[in-house]
Amino acid sequence: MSEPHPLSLSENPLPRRRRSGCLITLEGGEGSGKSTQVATIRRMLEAVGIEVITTREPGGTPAAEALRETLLAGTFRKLGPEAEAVLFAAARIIHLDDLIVPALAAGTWVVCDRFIDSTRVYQGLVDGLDPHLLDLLETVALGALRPDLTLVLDVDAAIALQRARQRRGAASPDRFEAGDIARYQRIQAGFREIAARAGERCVLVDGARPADVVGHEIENLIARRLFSRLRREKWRKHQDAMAETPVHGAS
Ligand code: Z5A
Repeated sequence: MSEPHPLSLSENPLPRRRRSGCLITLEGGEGSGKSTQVATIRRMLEAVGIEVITTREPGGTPAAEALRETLLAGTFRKLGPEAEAVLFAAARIIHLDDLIVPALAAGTWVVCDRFIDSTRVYQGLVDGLDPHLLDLLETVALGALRPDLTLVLDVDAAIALQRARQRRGAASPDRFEAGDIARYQRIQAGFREIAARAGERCVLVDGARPADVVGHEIENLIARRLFSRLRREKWRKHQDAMAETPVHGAS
């Protein structure tokens, strides 16, 4: 068989599909309640005996968290949005290789605060990067892997702003609170569009309601959308428990 030309693009993306755990991602604007609901999902899955890890992007592993710190501090802004997008992708590759893919392969469920849709909205819509570049970076980072379910939390700017003020208390206002409402509205519209376009993977959830009401809807969504996976997981656990139970009368 001939060797591929060093400059040709791979036609076979990384085989990241082989796995048994589920990947659930949460997306939405700042302060839409993603972190709050990540914790709720974790409790829900643990209550039905599923092994679960929660994580976030950018970040999730020590090396990717180091990149997060510099990315969010704006250190790479001067390099331009393309370079920044490549660095977000690098953090994602580290996160996938060191945490997400091994966890899924071991049957552990992964719940991630922000993922690929944040790149589409922040680097694509806000920073104006070419979608083809983002397609390419997504293919390099993910291969064939995609989330099993994406919950897009939808909250109006006024509510997110009020939450940010409450959380801040006496500390100085952040960039969002400093008045960039139009930017927030664009971000919200971007996430809404993704949810509408990728309806087989994404569900738009009204995040403006009290946290427990939102959590309840999310529990129902997971049960409905991932029912067969939940049942299979429970069955596997049951079989493992049976295998460990001593058989009476066996010599
Ligand atoms: N970014 C990017 O550009 N490209 C990428 O590919 C990725 C990310 C992956 C990371 O931000 C930044 O990186 C983000 C996008 C960019 N930048 N911006 N700009 P992050 O995820 O760390 O920050 P965030 O989204 O701003 O997180 P957050 O403020 O923590 O928001 P949240 O997780 O959605 O909300 P929360 O922490 O759960 O809740 C916020 C507050 O509201 C808190 O006090 C809660 O107690 C309260 N809360 C939550 N839910 C409710 C309800 N339902 N009712 C009332 N109060 C509530």
